[in-house]
Amino acid sequence: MKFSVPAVVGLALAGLIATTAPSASATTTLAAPDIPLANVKAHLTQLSSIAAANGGNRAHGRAGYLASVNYVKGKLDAAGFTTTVQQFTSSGSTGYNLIADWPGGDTNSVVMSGSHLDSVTAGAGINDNGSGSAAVLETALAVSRAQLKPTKHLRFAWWGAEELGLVGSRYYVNNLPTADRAKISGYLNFDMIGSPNPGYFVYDDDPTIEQTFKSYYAGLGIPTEIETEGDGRSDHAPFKNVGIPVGGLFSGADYIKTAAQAQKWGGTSGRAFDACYHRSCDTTANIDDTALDRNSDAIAYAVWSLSGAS
Ligand code: DTR
Ligand code: CA
Ligand code: ZN
Ligand code: ZN
Repeated sequence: MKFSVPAVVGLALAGLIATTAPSASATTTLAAPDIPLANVKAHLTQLSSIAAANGGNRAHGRAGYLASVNYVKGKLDAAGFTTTVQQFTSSGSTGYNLIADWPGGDTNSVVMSGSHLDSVTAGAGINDNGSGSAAVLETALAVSRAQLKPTKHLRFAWWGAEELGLVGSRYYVNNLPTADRAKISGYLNFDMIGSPNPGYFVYDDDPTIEQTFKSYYAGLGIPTEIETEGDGRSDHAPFKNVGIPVGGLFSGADYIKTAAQAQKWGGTSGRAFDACYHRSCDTTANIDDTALDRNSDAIAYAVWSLSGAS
């Protein structure tokens, strides 16, 4: 029987159910896998269809957001994750965070990866932030395919109401007991990672996490820049504010790509990294496949590396 999210929310919040899979079995692969771009794009197609079927967006408080949560949750439940839906209220509407734990690993040391799943009301929000949501989902599914047994515990999250001011992620952190906050060894944030005129920006908040991503891109011979516009502008901020190490990747929003940046990354100078930022044209056509692919693979590399699976 498929639970609608409100039913699950009630039961999960009452501690009555958590959809838990059989425990992970033996083998651990040593190298992070390639994340198939086609799989990530298939998730984007689904999120696009969800928006089209629900008034054209996936915004907080709208049907398209809850449908997005149900889509992601269904994939994770089928893949053996223990999922929990955390309910909150913002601007008079019910919001939902989706949390997925991969059974196993040291629960006193948690590597957490997250992205916001909501869009603005203007459109489907495929780059902002279907891109991060789909890449984190496919990385989680790759963990399942590998039946990974990392040293650290893996947790994944899809946040609600980021566009209203980091509401879902702030609610999660504020309601996380201090002892549980201390168990999170790092939070990795992915918000806009497929921008059509992409840059390759790495958060510089925690040096270990920063170096992990920089090493990945150095291995590809791709230069990166430090992400400088985002302090407080995405879901890593509530985690950083309570002292949890954070990091992440970003391909750019409405800032303009310089000539020097176009020289090293390609694309078009004098134009925004994402000219459809917060606009109705943020559709499946508003994605650079190479950036989405590279960043998806970088997420897997970081999850494998930071959790002791490599
Ligand atoms: N606030 C995000 C977009 C955004 C703008 N600057 C950054 C820097 C790092 C991550 C995200 C962002 C949004 O509109 O969802
Ligand atoms: Ca790939
Ligand atoms: Zn946004
Ligand atoms: Zn965003």
